[in-house]
Amino acid sequence: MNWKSLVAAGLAATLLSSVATPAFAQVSERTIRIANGIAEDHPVGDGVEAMKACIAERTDGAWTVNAFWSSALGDDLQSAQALRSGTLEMVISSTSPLVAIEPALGVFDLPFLLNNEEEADALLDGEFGKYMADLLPKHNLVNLSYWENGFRNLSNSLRPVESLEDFEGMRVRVMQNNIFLDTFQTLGTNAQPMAFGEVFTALETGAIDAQENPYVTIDTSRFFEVQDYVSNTRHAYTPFVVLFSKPIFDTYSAEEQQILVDCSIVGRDVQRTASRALSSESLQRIKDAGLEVNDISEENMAEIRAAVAGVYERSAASIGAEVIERVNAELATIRGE
Ligand code: TK8
Repeated sequence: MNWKSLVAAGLAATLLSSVATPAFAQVSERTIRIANGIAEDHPVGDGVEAMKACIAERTDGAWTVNAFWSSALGDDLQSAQALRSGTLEMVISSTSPLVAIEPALGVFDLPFLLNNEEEADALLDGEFGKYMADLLPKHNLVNLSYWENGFRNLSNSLRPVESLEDFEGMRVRVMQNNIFLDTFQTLGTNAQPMAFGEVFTALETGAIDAQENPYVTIDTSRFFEVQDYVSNTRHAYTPFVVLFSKPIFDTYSAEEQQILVDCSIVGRDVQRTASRALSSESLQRIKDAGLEVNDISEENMAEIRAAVAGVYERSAASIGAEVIERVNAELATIRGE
């Protein structure tokens, strides 16, 4: 056979086998519950819809997928623990509270680690993201893909935060995470670790003055109702991990596992697009609700960055030297340095 007939024979074989393959994978009936801390109209809701549609198509409707919102199944850490013991299938969680399980995840919490979404995507979808995900199976967790929580901004009820001095004494809720705690203590605030589900009430009752999250969360979790100022601090980019219970994952066939991974990636692409599109809409809604939104001058930003620079060294032991070396190397490559 010459190369042309070889190609033709190969093509015919491919066509034949695709005809011979059943339209749908061999799948068992499955029920998947997804825990979420954020509200359904958050961009994660769009990602979950896309993931569900993908699963329905690939399984011919054999799987039931139910998402629960606003911490209805517990907060990020509680849900992740339920995954580990095999009593819950999935959680879309910030990495930050999971340092209690895998301290290396704290690398994503380092202040001002990332500059923009392109860097985040390249880091998370590349070798480094895979390296971090590979740390999780030993904790009985499987990361299907990284979605976007996003760049975090400070909101509060006291005053516009325009300089380092403005942080002084503010009672700020931080995630249950040693690196955020250090960062906000170093900025001079009275930082208080708290689960996400408690934040709205704590702001409403005045137990705390401030919190920090991306605009889409300040919007969809309605923090704008109980806050007066938002400052464009972009002090950290936190990812979401789409975690699956490893004990349950292990009962899925290889084909079923692949459906989970593929459909989480379909969801990821929709979710990130929605997150970026909704961010400016959310900011507008926050302004329309009467909040004062301010940028911080480059000079004051430089002072804020310098103030928290020491967090890197203090966190190195808990994150691990190898992880920090790897992230720096990968970021240098991404930045073309
Ligand atoms: C929602 C959290 C939230 C996070 C936080 O469960 O806790 O502030 O940013 O998105 O994961």
